[in-house]
Amino acid sequence: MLYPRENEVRAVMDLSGVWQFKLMDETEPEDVLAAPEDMETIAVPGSYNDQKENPKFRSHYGWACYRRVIRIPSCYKGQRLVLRFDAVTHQAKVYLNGKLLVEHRGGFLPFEAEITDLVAAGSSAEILVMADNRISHGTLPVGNEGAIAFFASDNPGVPSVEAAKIWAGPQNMPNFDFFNYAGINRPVRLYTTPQTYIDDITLVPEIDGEDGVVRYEVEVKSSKETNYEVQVDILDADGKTVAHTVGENGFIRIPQAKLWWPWPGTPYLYTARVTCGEDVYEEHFGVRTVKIEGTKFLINGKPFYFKGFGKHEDSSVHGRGLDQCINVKDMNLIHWLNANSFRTSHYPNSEEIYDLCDREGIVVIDETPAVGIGAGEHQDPYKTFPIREHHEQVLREMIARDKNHPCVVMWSMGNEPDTEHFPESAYEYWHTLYEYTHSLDPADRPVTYVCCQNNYERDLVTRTMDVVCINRYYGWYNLSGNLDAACYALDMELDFWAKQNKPVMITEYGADAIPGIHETVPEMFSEEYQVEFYRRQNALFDKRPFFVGEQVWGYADFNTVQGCMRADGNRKGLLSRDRRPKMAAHYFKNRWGQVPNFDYKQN
Ligand code: GCB
Repeated sequence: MLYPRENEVRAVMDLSGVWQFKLMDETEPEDVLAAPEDMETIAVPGSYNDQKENPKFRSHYGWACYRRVIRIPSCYKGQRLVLRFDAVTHQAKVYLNGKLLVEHRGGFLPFEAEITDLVAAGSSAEILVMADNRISHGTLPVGNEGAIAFFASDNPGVPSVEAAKIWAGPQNMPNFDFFNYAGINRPVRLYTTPQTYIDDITLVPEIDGEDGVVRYEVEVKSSKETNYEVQVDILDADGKTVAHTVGENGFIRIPQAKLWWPWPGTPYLYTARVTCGEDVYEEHFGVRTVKIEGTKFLINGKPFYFKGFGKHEDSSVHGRGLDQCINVKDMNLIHWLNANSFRTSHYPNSEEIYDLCDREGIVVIDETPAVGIGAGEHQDPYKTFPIREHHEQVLREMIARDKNHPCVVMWSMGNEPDTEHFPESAYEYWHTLYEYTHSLDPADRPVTYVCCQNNYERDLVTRTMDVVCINRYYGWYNLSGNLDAACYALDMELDFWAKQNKPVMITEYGADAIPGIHETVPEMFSEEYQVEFYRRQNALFDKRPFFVGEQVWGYADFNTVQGCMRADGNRKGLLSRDRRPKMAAHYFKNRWGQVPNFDYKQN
């Protein structure tokens, strides 16, 4: 799906601003929905949860209603009009002048609907957006079900199920460790195209000697029978045409192409300027390749080492709402830390972030919202969670949206599912999904999923991924505070992975550190313990040639549900939530300054 970009023929109207808003309940919205009474204000884009002091906004369970009127300029007459939502979390129903226009499942990917025949240019229309924040065994991310039973059995102080019914009430119980921020988290836009329009562009670069060769495909759609010709120009970074061709698909050769390299190399970007009849669209791309060879992860044929983190979209007040100021700051901090990569843990990020990463040369592992697939040893989630179809949908939508970004080097199908209690079912589920994911990507990037600390000998899935990605908390959740034991256990595990002949990386390891807590003898929660934890474990990664990267957990502190394990959220960030460095940030800035992007591991 193309990002809405304005140019000489396409207009984009940003509908960000203050909308009307009301929290609703769990009742399924009716077909013809009238705006509720007594609406209040809310900012779009933005999660609604932290915008008000009323605690109901944070603990809300069910639908929320957004309303605004749009005015369509008369100069849009004759154009196709499309209403696009970049992300509404987790489920959306959109009404135009009281009629259902479009529905969408999944809170982190865009959807759109054409409204050309429904509103005349020069007139106005009312938009109502219903957003449902409920999570369950059928959603991604996954929510636990049965709040009352859970509340009664988990709390020795609750005398009976009857008492639990009074106190528990309907509520979301995330099976994941980040706050369930909801609402219209990303921009809403109205954009125009000519009636015959470019619907999609696919660009797959290869390197051939000194040249770049781009396999391309342009999808054109039209409301009427028409003849058209597709023209493709490749522009260099100065806007000069370096290659030209005609036709809806084929190959274009870029002589002496400049490659896209991760920072501090030059992330050189070309533009494919596609024209078709009256329509024009410019898509940026880079000439770079990604391949796995034995235990190496190759970018442009050279063995790459991942240095970075898992990173949430999370900031105060905005919640998970798009905040370009934070995004620009984050890119700068990533450079400041001498990092080169991050994983979009645990959902596809906003499109603006990938654009920045393309421009800044930051490598991305792109992850679906499939987090929390597991229900303990007594329930096989793969046989009981109704998620498969939705999981395939999010993979399709994520890859369709992000396939042309040079920054994206690998797809992560999900985070920390149960692969230990039902190893055969897990294998059947994840391996077929792995094949499906490969079939979706025209560039056939590596595919993985991220594995939880588990019995790695029982787990049959992780070892079959293109890159083995492990999350490990030796010295934190297990062997807590005992770094000698932690290093012993981690070392033993790494010997197991050495035998698999795969590239292996750590995608999470970390310790909570509360800024300002200092110790001469490092203990848990102090800044010194966080540094020591990393220093000791990194030494084990350094001595293993098959080890292709370290991504710490996490980039910055972030908000979670409250609980006795969380002191004002998750504090494992290298940075505080307001992006101030902890001691560990200085430690990694220094370490990563000495670890090159390429050829770090010699063998
Ligand atoms: C994990 C999860 C991540 C959590 C982290 C933690 O394994 O993947 O979402 O936030 O551990 O700190 O507990």
